[in-house]
Amino acid sequence: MLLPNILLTGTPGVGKTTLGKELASRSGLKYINVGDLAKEGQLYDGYDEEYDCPMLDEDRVVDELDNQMTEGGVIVDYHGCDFFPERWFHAVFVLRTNTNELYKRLETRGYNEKKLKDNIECEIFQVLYEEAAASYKEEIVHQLPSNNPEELESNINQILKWIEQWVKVHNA
Ligand code: DAT
Repeated sequence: MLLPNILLTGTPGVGKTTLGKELASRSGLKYINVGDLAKEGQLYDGYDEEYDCPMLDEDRVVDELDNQMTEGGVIVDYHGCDFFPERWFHAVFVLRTNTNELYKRLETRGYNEKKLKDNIECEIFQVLYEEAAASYKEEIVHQLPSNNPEELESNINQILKWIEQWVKVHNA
């Protein structure tokens, strides 16, 4: 059976992991967190002193995932998307969170002032939405509000319906 690949993207803290894991458990698709994958495989090619974090080796991440993505049925979670092959994804969902709510979530994570400010600006200037819009066809990029549990549930249900429809059309 043909299954779609879905990208969940957006600023850190918007709820990609929460949504991705729940979707995977309800749909049977496989969930992959690119940050965790890179950490496990040490898929890094340097260290960013300014942001105090390792830099992703994007080519190795793409090589690592390409076979599974070609097979289909994968939900990818990452706060970036311009280095993934365009052919991988059938739908791209950009989660969006209001500034106050995002600030609370990131503060809980213990982010320092600079990291907090950078991530809040990233959300205000819709950096990840613009990256997605520049990297994928307009008709497959969708923004979803992710501020509260009701929106989470609604996002899950919308995406599950989308998957069901995609599977029907592509396996007819
Ligand atoms: P991300 O993977 O985008 O970094 P996450 O899934 O780890 O984000 O979520 C960050 C925090 O926010 C976490 O404590 C769970 C909470 N959260 C996620 N989605 C939410 C929602 N729709 N409503 C309320 N809280 C949410």
